[in-house]
Amino acid sequence: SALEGALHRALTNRELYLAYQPIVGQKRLGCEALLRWHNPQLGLVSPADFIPICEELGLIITIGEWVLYQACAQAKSWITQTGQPLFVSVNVSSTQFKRQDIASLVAKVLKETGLAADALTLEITETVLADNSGHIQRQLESLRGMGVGLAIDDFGTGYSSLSYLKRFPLSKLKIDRAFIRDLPEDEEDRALVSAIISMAGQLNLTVIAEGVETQAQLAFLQSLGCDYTQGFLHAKPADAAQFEAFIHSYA
Ligand code: G
Ligand code: G
Ligand code: MN
Ligand code: NA
Repeated sequence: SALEGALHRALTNRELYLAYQPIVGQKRLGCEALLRWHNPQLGLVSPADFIPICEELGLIITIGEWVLYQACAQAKSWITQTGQPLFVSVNVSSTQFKRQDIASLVAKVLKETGLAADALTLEITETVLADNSGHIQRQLESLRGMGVGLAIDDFGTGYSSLSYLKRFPLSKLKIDRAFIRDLPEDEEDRALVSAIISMAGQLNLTVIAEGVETQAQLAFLQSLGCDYTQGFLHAKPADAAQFEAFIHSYA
């Protein structure tokens, strides 16, 4: 397809870039790196539309490596420039885990960029964990052993989440924004979010609430002891220069 050809050229034509969205908490400031594709003909294409195609084409391996390298180099540069202990969170798809030795890649990228392992978190979805292979388990254990953070993304929307929390060496849990949207009014969401935060605390998982858009949501989450919040209330995903301004205003 036309999209396919355009995607093949996207990397060499420098049409890809990363947007960064703050992850705000009491401890250090973090950010999630989110891939963006701006094509001269198509305009800005959503990752929700082009990442599935990259997966099919196998392009996600090359693009995923570029994302990881770019995010780590950027974070290292911000830490050096601002003296602030930031962390960066990178989305990794299940294909990257299946078809690649992601632990070796991460080790190589951390070494080349000079970023500390604990300044990097990988966000994985339940699709990764649903793959019941030793390969996935070994890579996750190797990454945690290095000190890299492992977050389960979009928590609560997939299947069998609770057994995954026990089986895999995760360090963070991101509550899907579907549970945050109707807070603090919705009684069921209040109960669910409160229970998830309490459970995360008992399992020693750092908890991040996604999709926080209002002050009332933030206040409710803080009253429950939620470690971090992310969402339009703090900032929309924005380019590197804008996130750098956010770091300075936050300090
Ligand atoms: O930023 P936005 O809401 O448009 O992201 C849409 C989806 O694309 C999200 O589910 C997000 O996790 C995914 N996504 C964004 N950047 C990356 C990336 O670098 N790699 C992978 N695998 N997924 C990404
Ligand atoms: O699946 P993942 O959690 O990685 O996706 C992140 C997506 O969530 C991005 O596309 C980002 O644009 C979107 N997002 C971030 N903050 C908010 C928010 O406060 N509200 C809504 N509706 N979407 C958000
Ligand atoms: Mn994510
Ligand atoms: Na999410």
